[in-house]
Amino acid sequence: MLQFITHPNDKYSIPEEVQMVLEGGCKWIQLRMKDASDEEFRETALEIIPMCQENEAFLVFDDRVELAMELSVHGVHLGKNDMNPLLARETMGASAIIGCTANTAEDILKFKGWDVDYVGLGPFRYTTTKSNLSPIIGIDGYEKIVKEVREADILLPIVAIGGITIDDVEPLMKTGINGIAMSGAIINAPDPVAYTAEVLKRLKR
Ligand code: TZP
Ligand code: MG
Repeated sequence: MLQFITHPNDKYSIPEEVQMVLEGGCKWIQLRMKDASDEEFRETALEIIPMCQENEAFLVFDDRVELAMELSVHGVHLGKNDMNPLLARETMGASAIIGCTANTAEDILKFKGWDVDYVGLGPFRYTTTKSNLSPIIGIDGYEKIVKEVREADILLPIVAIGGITIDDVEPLMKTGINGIAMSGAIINAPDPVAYTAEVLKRLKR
């Protein structure tokens, strides 16, 4: 599965980004507006919610549990400094999608037995989309981490993230991860709709 992460940029508004990836067939959007106020965030969310509904796409918010509940979106992605996932689960209920950030095998092992739906494991390589990046994992790193966590009987879906482009999809999937999160490569592609469609083709959805 492909998660598209919104990112402010000079070329497109966030609703335009979302429209393009939905047209390309993406079914999972993360609304990420790091520097926005709750007001701005809500305004953008209200634009993209009907778009996601029409296209039967899942929508999760980067953190902002309260807003996610207020606007009844599918879930949240929680970074290490965001709300504790156990508290988020208690607050949002059993049906919410709760994803968490991980940078190491230890981070994932910590989630053993927790009611978390997926982990975003990264960064794969250097990216300017996120500041204060953790150390780069690379293909070898993913192979090692996947092996270690699966041997520990953790079946939590792992979504690779960070600086991923279309040519990384197949080598990354071969490491045993379950999905890919992308932002910059799609937004900066000459044709984001076609790029999204091609990523999905390589992911075999
Ligand atoms: N978390 C780790 S890397 C990253 C986030 C939100 C940014 C992903 O965006 P890009 O442009 O695909 O590197
Ligand atoms: Mg966060």
